[in-house]
Amino acid sequence: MRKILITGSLGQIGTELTMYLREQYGNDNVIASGLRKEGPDYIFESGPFEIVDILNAQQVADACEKHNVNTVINLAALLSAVAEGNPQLAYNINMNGLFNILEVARERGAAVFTPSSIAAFGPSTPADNTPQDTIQRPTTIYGVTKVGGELLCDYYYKRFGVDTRGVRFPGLISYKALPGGGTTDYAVHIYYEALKQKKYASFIDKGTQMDMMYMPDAIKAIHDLMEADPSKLVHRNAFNVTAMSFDPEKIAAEIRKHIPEFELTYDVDPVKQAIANSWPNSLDDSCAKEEWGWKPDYTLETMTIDMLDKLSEKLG
Ligand code: NAD
Ligand code: AKB
Repeated sequence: MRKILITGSLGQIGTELTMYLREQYGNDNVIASGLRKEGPDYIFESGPFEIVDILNAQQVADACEKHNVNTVINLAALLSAVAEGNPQLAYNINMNGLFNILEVARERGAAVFTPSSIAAFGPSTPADNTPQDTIQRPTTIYGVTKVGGELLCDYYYKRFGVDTRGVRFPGLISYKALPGGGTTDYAVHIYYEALKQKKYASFIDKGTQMDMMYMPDAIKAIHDLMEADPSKLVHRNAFNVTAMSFDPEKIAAEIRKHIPEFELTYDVDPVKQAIANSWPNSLDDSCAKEEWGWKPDYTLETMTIDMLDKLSEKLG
């Protein structure tokens, strides 16, 4: 039976992943953790929670020992826009924090899942239908830590036999928790503002294509890859996965099918736009399909129906 520690569990992915995994493996077998005990009550009420700063290797080791953990899902990180504002801290958390997790996993014989990102690619990567194995020369500190993390995880697998796995997530869209400071966050904010104000000023420019995915598919990807037959995995860190690719005009057009008066304007943020320009337009996720059966359920159309429905309930 798995005993799972989730680091950074109070963020955009963690708040949903924790509850999903508690349903799958039992509440007591999924230990949520974070820097502070501040977040939705359902996380603290439904199962164990520990304070874990991944920069504190002893705290990671103690939480794993206390709960007899055999799987760590490392979600603690700084995302692209926030990372660009504090590259030193981003390097420390995203690289040294991951190193602490891998060392504890090596000592305990635990498995590790760490998400990478489309940010692991850069301007010299083929932008359309970006292959699984290709040039990775990112120009952001976030991207540097994502490539570095992929390599470190592969190293721990090959050198020490640690069962490391990961996916390169595109921008994730969800309604439960707000995103934590990324470049793709506009694609979440646009739904909130469409419902609240019927207008939105996008910080990403017209024509900027990026891969995206609805959160239920992201949760499914983590679970399915974690449980995939290791003998079928040619790749490990990290698999291209995607569900859709669009620019602001395309998502606005989809929203207008439900809110016809919705207005999209632009207030482009030069830092975020430069990051977006360095990322692929669309990923080729055929290796994930072949090696562990990856298949997303949501399209832009079905995600938009669900997002507007769930968000209007939430916003009242
Ligand atoms: P998030 O910013 O919403 O959550 C990250 C959490 O980590 C936060 O709760 C934060 O408090 C915590 N944290 C920061 N420093 C920490 C530390 N030193 N110790 C412990 N916790 C710490 O991020 P997310 O969107 O949930 O992303 C999780 C992972 O998925 C990250 O590795 C991210 O790069 C990756 N990812 C996310 C997306 C996305 O669109 N959300 C896309 C690609 C990859
Ligand atoms: C970000 O924009 O930083 C994230 C990501 C794609 O990694 N959403």
